Amino acid sequence: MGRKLAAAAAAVAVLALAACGGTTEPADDATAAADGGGATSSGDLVVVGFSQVGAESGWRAANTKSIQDTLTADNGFDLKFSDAQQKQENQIQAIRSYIAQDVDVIAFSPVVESGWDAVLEEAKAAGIPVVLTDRAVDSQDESLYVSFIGSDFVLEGQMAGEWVVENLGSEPLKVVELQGTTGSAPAIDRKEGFEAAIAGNDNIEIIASQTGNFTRTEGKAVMEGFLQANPEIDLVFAHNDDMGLGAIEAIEAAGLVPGVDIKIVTIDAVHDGMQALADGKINYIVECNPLLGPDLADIIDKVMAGESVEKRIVVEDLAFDQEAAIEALPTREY
Ligand code: GZL
Repeated sequence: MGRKLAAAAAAVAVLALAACGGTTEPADDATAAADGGGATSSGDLVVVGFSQVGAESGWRAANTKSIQDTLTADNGFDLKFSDAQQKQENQIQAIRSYIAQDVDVIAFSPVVESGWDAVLEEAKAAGIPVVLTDRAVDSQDESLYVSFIGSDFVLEGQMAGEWVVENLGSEPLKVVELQGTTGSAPAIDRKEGFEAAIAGNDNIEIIASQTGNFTRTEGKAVMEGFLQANPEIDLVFAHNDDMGLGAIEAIEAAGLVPGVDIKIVTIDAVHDGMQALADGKINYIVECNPLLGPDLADIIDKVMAGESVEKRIVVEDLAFDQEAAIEALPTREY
């Protein structure tokens, strides 16, 4: 069975597999090469077109490194990689380019949830299976992609909110929220989860909420605005570490002490965030594991071999307070 036919057959079948959980270890090149991981029966490389969101945050850098370190020629892959600079039109253009190149598989992290059906229909018509990584799409037609692998963003927001309720909910608490990219799955879902977790506590009030687009620079600018407009802020809930780190800069510039005068809760657990947590400038971080390269390679191998893959593979996330961050920092992979 040709590569395309095998891949198409796999694309319509679904097999319940144990969800991939925990921190994924980068594939061992030697093992993968010995197993022919990624190579098709003819021994040639599997050509993968990957459209990445951008390079907006520490999380994205770690995610890109995991994918590029895993989808190597030694592991049986020919990776064509593009950076969309957080623009959907760039991702659609990249996907169309991969279709024109007739790659074996297309994988991407959709910068926003909506607006993908047309280009995914084109990939389907070309017989090219699509794997979603990290972020999801809101398409009603699940035949447009073979599998999604990423975190449960609603749960991440819920975990952040539950910590706030348990540790700060006994007193009135004015919260400002730094949202991720407007229209993106993590921004929509983390907000939903956080709001659900605090809904039963009348002390906690979100007094302002605005996108900082997942970047440190924009997070700082929005936090400066929050500080000017709101004389009393008790907590910042930032949808990622990078915006939280920007908020720290704004809080310190205002002569206040981050983590003390204004508490901060973020999501990702990248190195700079964990260091700020260890230093007491952030108070709690919910992890979002970026090391998706090995799981992506595994999905692609299965698709190319004509095996079925699970439609949705959820990556487990941990959470850290200051003590846990101090303990974990020396051995963190990102
Ligand atoms: C989450 C990922 C988000 C991170 C941000 O899986 O899509 O995008 O939380 C990144 O740091 O920019």
